[in-house]
Amino acid sequence: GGGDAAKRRAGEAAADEVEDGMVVGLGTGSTAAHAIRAIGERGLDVAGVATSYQSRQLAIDAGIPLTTLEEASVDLAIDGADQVADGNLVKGGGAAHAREKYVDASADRFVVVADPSKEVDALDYPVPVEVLPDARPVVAKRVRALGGGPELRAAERKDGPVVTDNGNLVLDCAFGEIDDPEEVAASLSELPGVVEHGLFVGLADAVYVGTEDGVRVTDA
Ligand code: DER
Repeated sequence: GGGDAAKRRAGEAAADEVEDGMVVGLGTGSTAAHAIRAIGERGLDVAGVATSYQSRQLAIDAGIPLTTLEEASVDLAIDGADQVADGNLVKGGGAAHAREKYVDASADRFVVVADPSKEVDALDYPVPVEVLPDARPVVAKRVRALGGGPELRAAERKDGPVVTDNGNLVLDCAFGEIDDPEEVAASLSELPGVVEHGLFVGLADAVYVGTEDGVRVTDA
């Protein structure tokens, strides 16, 4: 559909930044998947650091050799987002945000790839929060005290909750419009039992938005 053409344009345009010899952070989701495929198709001499089972499998299918943060540092990370406002992101729609965040944040340069539906004036997407399973009730209580509405993310083709690549659960926390993402991010980070949340504040260096007939690149 139209959305996919925009996602493909964004992914392929971001892949234009990839040069031989680079170590590339491979994001998760359908938009980042276009960048991964493009990197593979261009036969670039690169290595990838995966952020999930999905991106690892996509890299293998695309013929991109994999490495790890033990062996290499990331020159460029390319990843999607669920929402973008002033360069700040909500991520975690795919429940991969814990690994995505440390890979994306470790990169010399982190670019976001998105379709126009992700662009908003103020972030209001429920913030995915990865929690240690047994801590869920206490994290949920603290999130409510912060004014959030925590919902345990149910799996679709598995009975029970989504379980992340790290073996944890996800609470989608609705805060309504988030005027101060830095404050909400800090509050979530300090809750005992929280592994990682999906607010990426001040991490992105640029945002590629695919449009019907091209791509718009904004420095973040
Ligand atoms: O889960 C994630 O963080 C993904 O990057 C998500 O935010 C974007 O997924 P999409 O590109 O399939 O919309």
